[in-house]
Amino acid sequence: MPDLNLPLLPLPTRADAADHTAPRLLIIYTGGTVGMAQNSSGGLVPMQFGQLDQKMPDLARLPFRIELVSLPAPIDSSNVTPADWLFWAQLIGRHYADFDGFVVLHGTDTMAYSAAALSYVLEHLGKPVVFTGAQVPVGASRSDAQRNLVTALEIAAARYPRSHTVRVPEVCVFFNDVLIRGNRAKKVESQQFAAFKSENYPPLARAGINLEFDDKSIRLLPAARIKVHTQLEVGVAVLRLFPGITPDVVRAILSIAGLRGCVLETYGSGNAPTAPWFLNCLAEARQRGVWLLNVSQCEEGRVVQGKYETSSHFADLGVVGGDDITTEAAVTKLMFVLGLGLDEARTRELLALNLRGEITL
Ligand code: ASN
Repeated sequence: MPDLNLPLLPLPTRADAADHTAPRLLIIYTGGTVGMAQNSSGGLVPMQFGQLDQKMPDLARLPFRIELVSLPAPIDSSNVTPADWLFWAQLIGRHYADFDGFVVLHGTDTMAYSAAALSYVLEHLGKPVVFTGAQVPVGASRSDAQRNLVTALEIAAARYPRSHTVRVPEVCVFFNDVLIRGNRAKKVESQQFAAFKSENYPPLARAGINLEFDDKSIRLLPAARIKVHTQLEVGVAVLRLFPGITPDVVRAILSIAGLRGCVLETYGSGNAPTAPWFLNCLAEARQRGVWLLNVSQCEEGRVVQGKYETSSHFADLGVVGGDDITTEAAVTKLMFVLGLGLDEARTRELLALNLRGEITL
């Protein structure tokens, strides 16, 4: 694990550093297009983000105390690993008491996975952790970086007017004027600014002239001490079904050495072939202790095991229905729950449970 004592760089803003009433926010820069520039062969690569304030002059107008911590080696988010998630979670835990909110600058490609992972790992989160990034690098004309970051910071600082309680104590994704619960986010666009969609759940806020929060959709939990988990099980896989999938493909995936869990991407409301070879493959995997989580390939709707004959075998086989979870949230949920090292009954219970608002039971 890299050193948690990374230096914090204060950014000049309208707030006086000594004004303890001004919200204190921490930006964690991990990489992504937001901070990229072209290398000698023309490809976009992440750069250090030292002079963030010079590239985003609007930050200086914000009435917040803002500090920046940049990871020593920023990455394109295609290179993100579970070890990164655990490190960022530790970093947030380390500074949790000192800051009112956190903004994670991250590449868009795997942002939905990272936000979902952190939603599980940061248990009893009581402060905002807002992921954002950009489709166009900060230095380039028409970049969406400043706009996304400024509003993400405003969300991280948001409080209810009278009670001053935190408005969004969740891991979320803010992008192109929409705030989405982190474990409901999906990247749906690689060319447009509207890169993310909230699956099966309303957006938590929209940014127009004003920031309009949908308070009834935001999770407010009883106050509890934050718990930063430190284990994720990496022995997971995704098996996406398609007509014509062969026994060799299914068997090869389900018999990977060290496999502990697999997301089964099924059809419609959780349906799959009923061919004996297919059901046998699943039964054998279950006998070897591999957990199977049933997630629909459909973007909307939910898994209802038993609705059709083609999903009626799953309950007997011990396949867990994923309800309306996204693949991103399912992969990271398997990593998290299996990383807890619980017994069979409790593992099954947690996989089916709504842990962080990732499913609508
Ligand atoms: N490849 C980039 C990344 O995910 C894409 C982006 O940030 N827009 O890091």
